[in-house]
Amino acid sequence: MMIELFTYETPNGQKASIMLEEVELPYVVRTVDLMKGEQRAPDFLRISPNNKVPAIVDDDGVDGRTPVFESGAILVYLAEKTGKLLQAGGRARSDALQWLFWAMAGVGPGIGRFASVALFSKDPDPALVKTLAEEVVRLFTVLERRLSEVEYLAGDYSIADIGAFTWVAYIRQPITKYATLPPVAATDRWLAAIAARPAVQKGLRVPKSAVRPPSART
Ligand SMILES: N[C@@H](CCC(=O)N[C@@H](CS)C(=O)NCC(=O)O)C(=O)O
Repeated sequence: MMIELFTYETPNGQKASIMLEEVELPYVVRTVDLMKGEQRAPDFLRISPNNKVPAIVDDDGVDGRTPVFESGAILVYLAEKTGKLLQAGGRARSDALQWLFWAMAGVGPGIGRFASVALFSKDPDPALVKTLAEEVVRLFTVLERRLSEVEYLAGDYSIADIGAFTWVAYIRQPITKYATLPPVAATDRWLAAIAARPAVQKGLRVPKSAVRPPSART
């Protein structure tokens, strides 16, 4: 009984490895080298039709061997498989799913686009960088407002936090070179609490160390 994790050292991949560490399921790591285009290999497309990491294959799914792609879907799948980090019903479940969808639709794409243009492209268009940085600031504003009211996004620590954490942690310092952040005391408290979790520390090291944006490398 084993889960295969197809991943690479990116904030999207780390959501899945953090979750596997949190729920303590045994898993093996299959590194998909995005630099070599392995995400477009026909065998991988059968598991992840959108040719992106992360994806998992659970050889002990309810219907037998079960592939799951999209980091948000992986978080929900593993939470439901183990009964951990997502309530079975009620307001707490609804809150967790709302904030998880917010993380998937807003945080990942918003911070991901900013990072790829501002931190990784050779000659970024300053007007585009400004527009993308404004969206990152807006996301931090939403997050800070929520975390000023509750300890974690859905009250207790849940998959919603894992869904947002990796990208927010990744961009927390680099963004300050491009934009003035609003107050982030509650966000920093939340980041520190999550970063202190042993499962998070282990998950962040899968498959190797995290990719640092060039501007954050020392
Ligand atoms: N919505 C997807 C996004 C996944 C994603 O963008 N993965 C990137 C790495 S961070 C990837 O595999 N890129 C490879 C490619 O686009 O060819 C998720 O949350 O799983």
